[in-house]
Amino acid sequence: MKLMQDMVDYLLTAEKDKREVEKITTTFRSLTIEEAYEIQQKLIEQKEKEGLHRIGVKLGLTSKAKQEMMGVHEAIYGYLMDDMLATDGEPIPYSGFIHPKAEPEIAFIMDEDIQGTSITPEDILRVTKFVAPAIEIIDSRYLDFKFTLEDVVADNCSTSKFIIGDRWVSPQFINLKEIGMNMLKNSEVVTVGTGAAVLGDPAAAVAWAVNKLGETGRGLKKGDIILSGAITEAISFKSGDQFEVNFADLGSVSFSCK
Ligand code: OOG
Ligand code: MG
Repeated sequence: MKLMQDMVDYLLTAEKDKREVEKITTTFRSLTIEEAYEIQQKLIEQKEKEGLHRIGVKLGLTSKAKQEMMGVHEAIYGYLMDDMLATDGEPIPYSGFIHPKAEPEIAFIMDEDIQGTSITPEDILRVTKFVAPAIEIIDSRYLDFKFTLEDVVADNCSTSKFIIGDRWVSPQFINLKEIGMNMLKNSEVVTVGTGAAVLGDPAAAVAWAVNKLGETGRGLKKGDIILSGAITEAISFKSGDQFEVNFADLGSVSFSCK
């Protein structure tokens, strides 16, 4: 168990020092996915000891394209903490990052607790109070953003910051599969996509996460925020860059990096 604590310290130090580090599977080749989630769990508990709070869950690798790129057939999940949430339009300092990338997402805000192992997308929509446009800023602690599935799970799935737009809508008014979006970097369109890029349906991605959490007796709580997974590839940025994501029927969300 001491070894796992060493890996947690290694990753948290990299995050605090804003320094990219060699992936942990270079040293621990036989790390399993179950052990990787255990490291993630300990890393989150460490953050809680330091005064942070969980405010939700994020999904990753929800698109076929990303799964193929990594040679995997499953999505992954990590936890969102209160210090990751930034305000819409707020300038975010580059000095807080290692090598950040921005990606467009749809956020779900829960109206009820939900837990189980056979939860459907319909169940998710029934307990979702709002959906909202979101941008996730991912910032892997690993050199050049290169890692295995086990590495990225241990690293809490590259979480760094996220921004939620101010238009929150009940999901009953939105067709999440067909919703179209574009992402602009410095006023130029850099990616376009539709909700179905996320496991065919963003609500199906959230259902997957709940069922996965359910296997170990965990679930989502009322008020939790869930980032359902990137709709397009993530785009790198530097200080001075500005991003805006526009959804048909769901409004916009933006941030600038100072
Ligand atoms: C892992 C996190 C991916 C998403 O939405 O697919 C992710 C990574 O690519 O660094 O957040
Ligand atoms: Mg993401």
